Amino acid sequence: MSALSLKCRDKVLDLSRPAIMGIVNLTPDSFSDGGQLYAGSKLSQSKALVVIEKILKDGANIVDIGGESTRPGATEVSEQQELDRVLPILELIVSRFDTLVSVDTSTAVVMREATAKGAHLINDVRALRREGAIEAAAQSGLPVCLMHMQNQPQTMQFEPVYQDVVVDVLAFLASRKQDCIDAGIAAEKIILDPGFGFGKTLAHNLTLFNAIDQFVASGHPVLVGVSRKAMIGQVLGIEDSSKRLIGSVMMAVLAAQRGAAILRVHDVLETKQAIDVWQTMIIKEED
Ligand code: 7PJ
Repeated sequence: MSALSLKCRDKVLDLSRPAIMGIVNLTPDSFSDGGQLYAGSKLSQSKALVVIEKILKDGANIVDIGGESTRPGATEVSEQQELDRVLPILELIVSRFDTLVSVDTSTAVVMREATAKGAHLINDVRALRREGAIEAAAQSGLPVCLMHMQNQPQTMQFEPVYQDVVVDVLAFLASRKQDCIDAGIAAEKIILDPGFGFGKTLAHNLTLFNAIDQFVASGHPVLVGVSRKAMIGQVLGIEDSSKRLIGSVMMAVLAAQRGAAILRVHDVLETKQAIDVWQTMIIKEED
C-alpha cells in the first residue's frame, strides 16, 4: 500500500483521497491553453495571478507550473527561457498563496533554482534522464514524479512501438526508480506516471489506462494526466481540445477509481466536484 501522505518540504500532501494538481502553462504554445497568460509576447504576471487564484479557489491541492511545451512536435526551449518563465511565477505563488507548487521541468538548472525559490515537487516528463537532472533532484530533497515517455516530444507520436505497453512502461519506471534510489532519492519520495499521450497510440493509452492498478501496486503514488489530451479527442471525435471537458472529468474519476493518487487537470472545479461525489459514495458504501 502506498503511504497516505507525501512530505513536500514544509508541507504535507494528503493522499488519503485523490489530490488535484491544477495545470498552469507558462508557455506561449501549449496545445490546450497556449498563450492564455501572455500579453503579446510577454508572460503577464497579473494574468497568471488571476488564473492561479481561480485554480486554488476551485480546489486544487497542487499548482503545476511549466515553461516547456511538451506537446507533440513542440520546439525546444532554452534553459534561460525556461528559467525566465518559471521563476517569477513560482516566486509569486510562494509569496502569495499557501499551496504546494510543482515544477514541470526536465532541466537541472531549473530544478535547482526552483528548489531555491521554494518549489515543493519536481515533475519531470523525462524521468530525470537529462544531464544533471537526477543529481539536482536528489540534492533538492523534494519528491519527484517520474513519467514515461517514448522518444522526445518532437518525434514521440511517429509510430510508437511497444512489445507490451504495460510491461514496457512498468519496466522503464522500475528502472528509473532504481536509478533514483541509487542517486540518493528516498523511495517514499517517488511518484510514478505512465505518461499518457507521450509516445503512445490511442490503443496504447487505453491499455495503459486499464492497467493503472498495476502501477498503483508498485506502492508508489501514481499521477495520471489525461486532461484534454488527444486520446479523449480520439474517443469522442473532438478536435478542439478546449471542448474535451466531460471526457476529461470522466477519465479523472475512472483513474481515481483505479487508484490514482494525483490527478493532473486543467479543469479543477469540475474535476473536484466529480471526485467529491465519487468519494461521498465510497464513504456511503463503507457505512
Ligand atoms: C503530463 C505532464 C503528464 C506529468 C504534461 C499536457 C502535456 N506531467 N506534463 N504527467 N503532461 N507528470 O498537459 O497535455 O501526463 S504536458
